Amino acid sequence: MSTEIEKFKAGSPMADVLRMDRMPHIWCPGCGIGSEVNSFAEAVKRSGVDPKKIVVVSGIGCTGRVAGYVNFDSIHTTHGRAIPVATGVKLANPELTVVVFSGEGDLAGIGGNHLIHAARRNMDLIVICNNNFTYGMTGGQVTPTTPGTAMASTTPYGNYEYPFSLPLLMDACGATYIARWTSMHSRNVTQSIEEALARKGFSFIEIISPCPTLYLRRNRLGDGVDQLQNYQDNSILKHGADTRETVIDYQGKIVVGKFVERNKPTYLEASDKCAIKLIGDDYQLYGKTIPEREAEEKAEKERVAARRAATLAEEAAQEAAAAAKPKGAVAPKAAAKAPAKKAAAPRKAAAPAKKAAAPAKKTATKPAKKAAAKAPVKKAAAKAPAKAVKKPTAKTAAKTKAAAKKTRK
Ligand SMILES: Cc1ncc(C[n+]2csc(CCOP(=O)(O)OP(=O)(O)O)c2C)c(N)n1
Ligand code: SF4
Ligand SMILES: [Mg+2]
Repeated sequence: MSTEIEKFKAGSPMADVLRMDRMPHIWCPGCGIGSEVNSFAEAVKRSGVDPKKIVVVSGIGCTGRVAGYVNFDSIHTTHGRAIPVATGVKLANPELTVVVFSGEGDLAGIGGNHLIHAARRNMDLIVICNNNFTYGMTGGQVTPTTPGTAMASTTPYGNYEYPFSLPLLMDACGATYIARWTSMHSRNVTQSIEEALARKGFSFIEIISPCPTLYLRRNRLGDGVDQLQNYQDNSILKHGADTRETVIDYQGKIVVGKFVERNKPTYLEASDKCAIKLIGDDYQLYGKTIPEREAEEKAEKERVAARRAATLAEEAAQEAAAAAKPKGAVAPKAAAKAPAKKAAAPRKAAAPAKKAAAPAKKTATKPAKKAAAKAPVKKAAAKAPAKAVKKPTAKTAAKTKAAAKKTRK
């Protein structure tokens, strides 16, 4: 049995990006964090960024555990302090790609002050915020994003505070890249993280995500899959939306998309400029002049582009080979890595969100195809701004009605 588990771990396509020796993870069934980590790992693999130059920083909370599962240098720091620690890492070694992966309570509650100032300074960080509307790890207290009227352990008669819309907050603070998805939009999450990995400046990616154990149960909203259905029914894709339109009401519409992408000097670029004015061309940071750093950066960019092209070519070849195989055959990627057929089963069962968002492939099972047909397609997302992701069908409308009945009165 344990040998089978070991084989499964070793055969995982994510074995080089995730610390498989630490699996199984602590997250509850139906929790959105797992699929987000998968999207992140996928994005890193595709980006071409040198894994040795990535650092992941998390604060405390269920989402904070991400730092412990990724196979990069990582820091699981104190509650609310992920951004200052990440800022320190970046300033100490500007060649690193620094990613903060944490919960909305950690980032916008206790760490809110750090978040707004990092965005204001255009600090060169990628912040991935898992927003499940609750302090998951500590028992379901109200957070700065909990929608009005929602139940929390600290608002047993319904939330009466006004919540933050994080994209609106980040926009007001000057963040240079802002996107929001739900954990159902796995492919869009991957795409946004890839974009953030390829750019400079402060990137903020919010992922609305189910916490079945505390938020959904307390609000009688069903399980993780029910919430994914809610995301499917209520997401409105609107790239470039005015961030004032991104407020989320209780079980209401969720505007998703890439809202902001703008360029302005990063904190380090601005401080370089100031130092050059004062000191002149002799100015050095960590023993390197600006032209030296720029030359190194250019060379690294070329290496990243080459690695990315090689990864994408390999993916395309695998997809072509899978498409050429008879229906139901195992794709070469999986076949090459998965040592035993049996070993692949637990991962399929444990990844409902990924299943829902995966595009229909020849090798997909029937239910996966059905789910994929319902899920918004990446291409459509990129081409069709200001378009609803999906209109509810009679079936989903009936389901939503039934869910509404179940919901607290
Ligand atoms: C200084 C401090 N205050 C409070 C706590 C308790 N605490 C741990 S995790 C957490 C909430 C985390 O919520 P969130 O960031 O939304 O993460 P989630 O668990 O929902 O993923 C709190 C209040 C702590 N660890 N340290
Ligand atoms: S308590 Fe909520 S946020 Fe934490 S692992 Fe469970 S479902 Fe996820
Ligand atoms: Mg939370």
